[in-house]
Amino acid sequence: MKNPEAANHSTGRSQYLDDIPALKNTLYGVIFGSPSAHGRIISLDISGALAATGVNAVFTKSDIPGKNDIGGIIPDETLFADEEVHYLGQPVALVVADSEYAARKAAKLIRVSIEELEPVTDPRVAKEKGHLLIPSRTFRMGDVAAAWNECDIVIEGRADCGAQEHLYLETQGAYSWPGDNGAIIIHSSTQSPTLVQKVAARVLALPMNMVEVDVARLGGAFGGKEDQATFVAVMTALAASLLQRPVKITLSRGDDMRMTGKRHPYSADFRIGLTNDYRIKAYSAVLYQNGGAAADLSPAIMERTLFHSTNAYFIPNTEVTVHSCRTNIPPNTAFRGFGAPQGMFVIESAIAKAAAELKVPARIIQQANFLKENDVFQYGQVALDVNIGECFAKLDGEFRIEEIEKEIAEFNSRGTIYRKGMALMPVCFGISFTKTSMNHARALVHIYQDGSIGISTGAVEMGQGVNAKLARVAAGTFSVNPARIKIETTNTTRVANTSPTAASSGADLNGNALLIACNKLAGRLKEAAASLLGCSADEIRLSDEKVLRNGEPTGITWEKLIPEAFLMRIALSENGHYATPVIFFDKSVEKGHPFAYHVYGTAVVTVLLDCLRGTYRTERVLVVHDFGNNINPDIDMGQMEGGVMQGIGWMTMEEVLFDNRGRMLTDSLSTYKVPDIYSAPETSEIRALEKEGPGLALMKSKAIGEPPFMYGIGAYFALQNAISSFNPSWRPDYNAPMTPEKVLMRLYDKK
Ligand code: LUZ
Ligand code: MOS
Repeated sequence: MKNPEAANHSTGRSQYLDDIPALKNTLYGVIFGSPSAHGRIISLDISGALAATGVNAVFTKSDIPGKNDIGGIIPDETLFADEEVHYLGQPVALVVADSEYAARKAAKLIRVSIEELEPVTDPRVAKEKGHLLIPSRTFRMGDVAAAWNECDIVIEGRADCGAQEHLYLETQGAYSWPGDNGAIIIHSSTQSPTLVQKVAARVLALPMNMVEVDVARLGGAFGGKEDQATFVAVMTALAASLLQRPVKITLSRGDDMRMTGKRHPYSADFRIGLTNDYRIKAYSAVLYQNGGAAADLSPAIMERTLFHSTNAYFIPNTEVTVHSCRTNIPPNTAFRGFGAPQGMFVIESAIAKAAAELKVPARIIQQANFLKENDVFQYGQVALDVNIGECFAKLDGEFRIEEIEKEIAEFNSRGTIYRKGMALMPVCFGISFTKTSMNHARALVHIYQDGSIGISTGAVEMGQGVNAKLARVAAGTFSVNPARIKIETTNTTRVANTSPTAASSGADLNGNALLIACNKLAGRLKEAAASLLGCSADEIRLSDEKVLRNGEPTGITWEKLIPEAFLMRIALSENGHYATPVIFFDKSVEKGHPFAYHVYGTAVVTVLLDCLRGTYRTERVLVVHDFGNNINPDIDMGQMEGGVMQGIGWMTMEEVLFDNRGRMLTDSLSTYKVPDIYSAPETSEIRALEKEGPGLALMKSKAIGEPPFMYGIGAYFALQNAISSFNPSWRPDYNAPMTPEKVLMRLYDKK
């Protein structure tokens, strides 16, 4: 089945937020952000902006009828700056004018005087000063302290990985207008319609039923619109409500890059102990998460870092701590992988360092420690249906890893200015929101009298193809042509109290809710057919738009059945509610069974490095991935390729930099380099582990959104290996991203 959105996307017919036809009297908002990263506001003068041509209003914290609080998990973030500013670009005021141009011009006339305070951008410094967003957490298993003595070698080190800009094609935006009787209608480019609704209600002092949020589709999100679409949406709602006129905000690329949070940079100290047979006996790590100026989703991200801090390995003795540090940069937020990539980068660094010490390829250590059936994760869950060994075996069988290693060694021995490097990157990723209470969803299905079908769920389409998967579920259950199905916008008045479309779980949660609704409807339709045919419902089957009785045609088609059922006064609408069974987590002991299942896979990444210039190419990405019973191979392959590329970008070229005053130095695409077509691997071969998927995955098709991202981590270690081949005196420093600039420095570093 094709992705029904594809043709409309590629011909420009899909409507995004900015394509909503402008209503009469629409106004446009531009946010005035703090010019300082940390300080006390002494005075704020908006009079110049208010007097400017075309300006209708300038709003600040004092215009908020409800609470100046947009915190998602904890109430530590304001819509407009209060007495202090905590990061450069933090919203201080909103200018609303007849045009965006007028608003932007007027915003330049706002004067704010700030008593400067020292900004902190380094999470280790923040920790020292006691600036934590939430209390630190530790996951423990076995007895690390005792285990060090059983190790033949113990290695310590430090690993650092950087931030990452989401760079969704569609920047943050929202369009709101006043509804009936004080209600407000918000169109938002958000992954979390319910969060927007809840926070808008809080800020406007309205009950939630007076706030309607509608989402057609997003031009990309990657986690960047799980929490951070909210402030823009709520500002349009505030202005629309106060002015009783439609108000739209679309962030410029520069504002978006400066004002919104990114993937969290982490800095870590690790210690790893092995026996001579390459078994990891003990692992401990302390990770400093750079959370930015407010909690946002950092507490949940910290949790996923802990969950995935031993990646696809079984290590009997572990102790991993994460400090979530408050710094003066924009609040960092969800980004594909949600803390897991950072945790995995640290353990992979520890393994790479141990491998260098033991003079074996890291692969030997990785392989010796793969999780096995019934091993226990640090967090108490027993590992079932473990596929990591099989993924590796298939990868090795198809691509002959030792031969790749030999080829590379042979190439490197030629002594040219080129070097090659290779790394193996296994992945184990848990599926479910780590917060158990978020794992539920609802669906609403209408069958119309002509047999066409309308479906609403809590899932937000952001390019990942969830709508195609939902259509597939309904078309399969009713056995009708998918062309009969329309997936409606995500709207809080049709499907309420939704979790964000996130955690790779959008299809699993909403698809299973939809399956429940469709099965209930199909049951009623079979009853209707049975009564028309004078037989029992278990003799009836819906097949390929026809009603069959005991497998034989009956002359009744879907198109005839539906109006008949309607005349029989049978309900043609249905709700489904799904909550993931089995899962739980007890934070007081940090143990439980938080994930419905795990996704596994293994990649080999090879790079070709030009040692004169420091430039490189990703040559090959070879993957065996555990898709389960893949219900949409085209979409899942797209997620694989996009995820891998995004991971490679994070690890090798995308670098977010701040100066020591907290000013972002990389706020445009001329200073922040993202992968382009030339960065794509020359060869990318992705194979499926052909194995039945788990019952808790939608139609046994495993979640695909985030797991592929982490294969990209292999590119970092492949590059590091290539550099080491050219410059054996270099001591690898586990400092990502490995940009061409850093590569060049390390190629000629003579310590
Ligand atoms: N969002 C969230 C996520 O709120 N909880 C999660 O566990 C999660 N995991 C991955 C991505 N987004
Ligand atoms: Mo997320 S990182 O919004 O799944």
